[in-house]
Amino acid sequence: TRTMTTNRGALIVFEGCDHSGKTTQCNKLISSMNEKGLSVKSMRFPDRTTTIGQMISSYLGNTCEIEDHAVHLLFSANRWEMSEHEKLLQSGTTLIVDRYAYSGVAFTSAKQGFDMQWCKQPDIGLPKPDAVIYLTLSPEAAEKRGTFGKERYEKKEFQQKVSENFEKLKEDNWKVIDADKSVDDLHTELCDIVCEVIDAAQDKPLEQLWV
Ligand code: 2DT
Repeated sequence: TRTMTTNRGALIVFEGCDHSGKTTQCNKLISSMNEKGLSVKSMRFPDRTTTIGQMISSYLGNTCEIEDHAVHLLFSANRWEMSEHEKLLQSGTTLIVDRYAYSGVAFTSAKQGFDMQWCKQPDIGLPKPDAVIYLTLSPEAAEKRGTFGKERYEKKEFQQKVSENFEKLKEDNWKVIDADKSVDDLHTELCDIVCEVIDAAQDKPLEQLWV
């Protein structure tokens, strides 16, 4: 029997291609959930505010070069340096996370000579998401939403490989959602899913990623 224990929060990750609306939807979810009085916090990876995050940010902005293996490990280190957030989960706060280790693997393994298993290795053992909400958008629909930005990976061909890699990473905790709808309709759909995930996670122990 459980006495006087707080139910844990859920770890909910958003992944998806460029222009899928991940960031917009994560922000809207945080607002709605907080309005309902739920304890919810947002995180995003890379977290560009830390020392490691600043190196990653310069790399993405093309103001410095970092060897491909080395930068992959920095992205992973940037998640490990946040892993104390597990305490927040255990104390009942739900985390809505904009990108996670799946982006790490999908992007690096889109480069020449990178094996998916090698890419997964450094993130093994991180907190495993209760759900990965994968927002999909056809290349045609994505194109209507605007052009790519100037950062390192924002190129059509590379993004195509990234999408193929995401497909290979799908596990049973993934929920694939078609993002080709209005911001509000998508938000409504995602609110329902997030509430269900929060409910279901309460009684389950937090697991470890890829173990
Ligand atoms: P945004 O800040 O716009 O989401 O773009 N990336 C991300 C990696 O290559 N490896 C990772 O581990 C993560 C989390 C995806 C960040 C860019 O960095 C890529 C796009």
